[in-house]
Amino acid sequence: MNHIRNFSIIAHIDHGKSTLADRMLEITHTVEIRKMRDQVLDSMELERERGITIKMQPVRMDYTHDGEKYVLNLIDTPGHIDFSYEVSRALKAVEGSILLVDATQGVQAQTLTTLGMAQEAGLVIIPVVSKVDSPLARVSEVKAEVAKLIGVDVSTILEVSGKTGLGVEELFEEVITKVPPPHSDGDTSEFRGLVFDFKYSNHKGVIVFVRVVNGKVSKSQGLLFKASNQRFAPMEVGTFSPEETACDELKSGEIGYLVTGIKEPGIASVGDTIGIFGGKLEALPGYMSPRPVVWASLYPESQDNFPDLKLALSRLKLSDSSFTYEEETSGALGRGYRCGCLGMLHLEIVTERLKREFDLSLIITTPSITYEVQTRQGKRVIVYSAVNFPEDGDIVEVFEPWVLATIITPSSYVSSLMQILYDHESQIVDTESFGDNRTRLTLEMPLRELMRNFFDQVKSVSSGYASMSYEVTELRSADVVRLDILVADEIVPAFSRIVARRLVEEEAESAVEKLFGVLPRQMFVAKIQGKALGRIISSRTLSAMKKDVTQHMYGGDITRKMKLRDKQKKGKKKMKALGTVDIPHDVFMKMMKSD
Ligand SMILES: Nc1nc2c(ncn2[C@@H]2O[C@H](COP(=O)(O)OP(=O)(O)O)[C@@H](O)[C@H]2O)c(=O)[nH]1
Ligand SMILES: [Mg+2]
Repeated sequence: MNHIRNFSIIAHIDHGKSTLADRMLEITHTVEIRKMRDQVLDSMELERERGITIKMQPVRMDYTHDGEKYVLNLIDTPGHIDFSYEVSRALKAVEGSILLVDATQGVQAQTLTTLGMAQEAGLVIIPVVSKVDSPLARVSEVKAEVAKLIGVDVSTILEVSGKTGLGVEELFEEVITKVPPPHSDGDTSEFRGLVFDFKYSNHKGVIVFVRVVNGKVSKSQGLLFKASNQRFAPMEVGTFSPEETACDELKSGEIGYLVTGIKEPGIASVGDTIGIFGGKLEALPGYMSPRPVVWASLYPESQDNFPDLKLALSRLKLSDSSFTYEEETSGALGRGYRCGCLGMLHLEIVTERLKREFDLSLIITTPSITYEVQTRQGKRVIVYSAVNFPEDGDIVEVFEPWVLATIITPSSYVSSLMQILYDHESQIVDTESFGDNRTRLTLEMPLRELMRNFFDQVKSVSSGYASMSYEVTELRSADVVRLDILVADEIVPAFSRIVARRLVEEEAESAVEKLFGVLPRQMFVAKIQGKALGRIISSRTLSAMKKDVTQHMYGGDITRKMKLRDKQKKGKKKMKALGTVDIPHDVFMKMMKSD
């Protein structure tokens, strides 16, 4: 029992978590050398393509220390702020966390956020400085910074390199001595486990990731999901190596998986407790439901594929519990879903996965945050998509969410950041010097402005050095209007958006310009326009595609040529009359993504 250690690696994005995990897997011979590749735990196609961790990944390692055999359960976590719900769930399954801080970067915004989460979860924190092999590493400065942050002596901070493997054995020893073994009531008590994640397999159904809290569990046992009150018997139990590897039983304190065979959505949920069917099962404290910050509506390109979209969303939900979706109907677009995500990157990942893993062609509306509108009719309506935003004349007042944000930047960039902060309606709450020549800015701003590429701009003026995190705090009064985009004189509802009144012209201009850049030439001349407050405020003309229908005919009969040209003209006229503008689905994808 006390030879199990459960821990996670937490850090700001790119500080070397997944690379450190690689060396741990190598040293413990968990992954065969021939199967080893960089960031091996990032197994999703999108993770490998983008070089980021999206989903947490548990892995079980065997390690011998002082002649004693230990089971080390590691959970690698994502670092991007959009995925902090993943991190919070991973933290509930472990007793300790390695807080990794890049020696070339120092403490960054997500270092603070993840540290805060680990402390709140009551975990033992093992501070470690990473990438010490790099010629750019400032090991002693960064160690001092971390020591100050956590309030420990500099000598207790370890140094590792995920690249060379330096310091990894020492880190294992630290984990074994500092992280307490999982607490339990002993093997005799009744089985109880926490569902901290799950995934879906076409032939195995839902596979739940469990942390066994009491007792033990084996195949074919009669079990119960507490929240959904559903009975099931696992078809297989096992551990992660890192791929699923079947075993006889999972004991108290261990981390592993149960194959449920369940194919319907809504039965397994993260944060739920699993126990013995017919036993006296008491629920463990679960998780807070994630609060979406950004919404987009998804419609199938053809309504015939609505059932496919429905199925795809329910499947995806069994691999990513952090997005929400709800059916909605729009006059022009038909039946679709309103989908809530934890940030723009998360939304991009969700839509990209629907496209790739489920082969769907989707119409995606311009992302929006949530607004609350007080109407003249005395109603308070919650608006998630621009299409449902009331007419200007019907509005008494609009409310929008604000955030409290933290930026950590080299002090030399503070003055250039000021302009961006001003452009995004930020109010500085606090300025504090932080470590060696760095400044920590605390500010308040509308979430709407944060979603307006704020972070990318902060990154770019600071040459990539500034880092940021934020949390949604409260609703405040907003001065916003609805902007519609018209193509060939018709509103394309998917492109409507809610924008700050002061920026309506600028936003109209840039939306029209962007669409002009991505929309293919049509068979006829088509205007692209931006309209707000009852008038057209921006316009561009998409020239017609010149397809010479007579080209393949040479010499001869001029009347036949004229006939063909005439036919083409008629065709164009007809299309125009029907407003048939061909908008390929990748245009919606491109319009959704921030530049
Ligand atoms: N020089 C050096 N580079 C590293 C080290 N660990 C990671 N990197 C690089 O840092 C980048 C981010 O690494 P990754 O493990 O994906 O970071 P994560 O986002 O925290 O999981 C990659 O380009 C790695 O090659 C290290 O120990 N030394
Ligand atoms: Mg990673």
